[in-house]
Amino acid sequence: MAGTDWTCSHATMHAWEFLDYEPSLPVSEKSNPLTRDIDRASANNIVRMLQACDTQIFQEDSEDTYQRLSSERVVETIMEVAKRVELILKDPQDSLVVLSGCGTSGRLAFLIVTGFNKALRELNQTSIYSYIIAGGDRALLSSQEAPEDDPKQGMLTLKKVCEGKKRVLFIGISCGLSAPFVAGQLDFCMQHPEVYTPVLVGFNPTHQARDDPMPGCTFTFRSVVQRMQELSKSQKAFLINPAVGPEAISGSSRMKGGSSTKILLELVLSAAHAATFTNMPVTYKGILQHMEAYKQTLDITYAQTAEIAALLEAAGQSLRCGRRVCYLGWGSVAILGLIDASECNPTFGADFEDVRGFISGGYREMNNNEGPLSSLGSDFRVTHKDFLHLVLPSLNDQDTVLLLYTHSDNIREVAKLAHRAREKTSNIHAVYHQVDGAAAEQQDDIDRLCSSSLKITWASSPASGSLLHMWELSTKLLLNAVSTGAHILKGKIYQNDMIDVQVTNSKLYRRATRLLQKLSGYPESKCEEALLKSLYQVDTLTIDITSSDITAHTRTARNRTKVVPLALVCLLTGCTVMEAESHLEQQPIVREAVETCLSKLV
Ligand code: S6P
Repeated sequence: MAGTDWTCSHATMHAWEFLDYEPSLPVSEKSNPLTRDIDRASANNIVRMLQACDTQIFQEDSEDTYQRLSSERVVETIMEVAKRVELILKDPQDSLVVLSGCGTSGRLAFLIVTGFNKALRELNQTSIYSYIIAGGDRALLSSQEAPEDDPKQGMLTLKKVCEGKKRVLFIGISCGLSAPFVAGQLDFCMQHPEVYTPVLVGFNPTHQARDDPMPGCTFTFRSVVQRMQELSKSQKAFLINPAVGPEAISGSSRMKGGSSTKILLELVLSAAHAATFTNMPVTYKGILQHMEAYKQTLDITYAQTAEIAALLEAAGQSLRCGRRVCYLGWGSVAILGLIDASECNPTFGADFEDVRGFISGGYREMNNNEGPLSSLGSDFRVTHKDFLHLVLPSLNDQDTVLLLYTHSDNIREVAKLAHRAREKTSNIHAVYHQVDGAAAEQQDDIDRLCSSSLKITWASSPASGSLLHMWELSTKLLLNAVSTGAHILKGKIYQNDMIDVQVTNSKLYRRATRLLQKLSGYPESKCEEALLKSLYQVDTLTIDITSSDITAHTRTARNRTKVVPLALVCLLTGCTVMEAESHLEQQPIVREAVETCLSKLV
């Protein structure tokens, strides 16, 4: 595996931690030296590389570098925020805890909020949590990248959710400390300190927060963070921003960023619930023990390298021949399936049908703000019945079906669906979380129907933390590995970059330009020019195009495919956009298309 690590007197420093490693990029956008050749790795090695990257989440801090999850300041802030939540739990009248974010960060806000509200309902307590996702509930299931750029919309949505409340703890999530939507909300909180206490969760140091101007605003994300830092001295604002290392696929914050968001917020809310309902005060040691349980979850999950690699191969094989991958799930692990599937479009330029999730009980089980969304179109039909009607009839052995469930689900129902799917495809796999000693009836039946069963066995009472949270994290890691690995095998990754990224918001537009610079060696202006030519499908840029702003460009990008690969081929070979299109049609694996073009030049 690539990447040089150095041992200093205190801890091992990874190559990315040195100040001169890609100095212009924040941690969340750097490329991880561990995965530089992930595009050429075998399925087994892909899983090992992902494991090594995920393990960095729990790495301890080394002197003078970045603060980490277990750093004193981070643990103390987790405790402080947990105590604020505890105050609201004890006196919920006119109060709210709001979790908000864009893309994956908003989806995880939804997952966490619905999970903790359910726990409150089971205790006959008032629900105190609300979630906001940029673009509304349709963004839970589909890529809605543009609303991320709108700080005003963020502010207005927050204001609406909190109408009439006298005390609000607002938790804004932006892994890259970059989303304007969240910046607008944090700024609004600081303008109304009598009601709002803002908390920011992200995974870059504050000086790396994004400093680009935002439409209609005098502030940037960075200036918002600076104001929050000032306020944090008097505990009027809180920042929880440990570094967890660069993503395995550069900038793909759905992976480590998402996992760390889930871990951090569950640490906060679980500690607050334990303090309120079981008289277990929030302690430093308690937080560290709970963190350790998450670390073990990662180890337990990745202990199944060969089995995960087999799933990834099956999914990769399906995608390679233009067929599909279906996640059929039960309970909250099914939601992780829906989330993972929804991310494949913006991340890999995948078609919605390529990887698709379904959940038993549909929107009733999801309990989302806006209720059933099926009227928005067939993409939003998510029940198992929908799977049976819309997808099953056209399935064959080249499609991969993945069953996701736990021993607390209705195993008889799982077996029934497995039987139905088996009529059309033998390519069925199961991912099943079971508790030590609990042998589920009908499991043998399911095993017989599946070509592989990945069973993860958990101790019945974990030393710390909720078993369900661990199952969810484990499922997230597994599915992220399957969908990322499958797209790698399909040729959608160049080295460790998402070459076929959709350019649908300003962050992605900037990332695409940077990527072209990195891969072509040309200056920024020439790369942006190539990007625009590919985006507008022209060989000469008109004044109309050059005088438009990024918002207009990203709007145009919504209807385009392969924008970045086309721009790269044009840059490297000097060919026209049309010629580049035909190169890519002949060789859809981008790395190979580029190398073929280059070899012809020599
Ligand atoms: C990333 C994912 C995106 C991000 C979104 C928010 O893999 O596709 O949708 O979640 O852009 O990013 P951030 O940095 O504000 O959490």
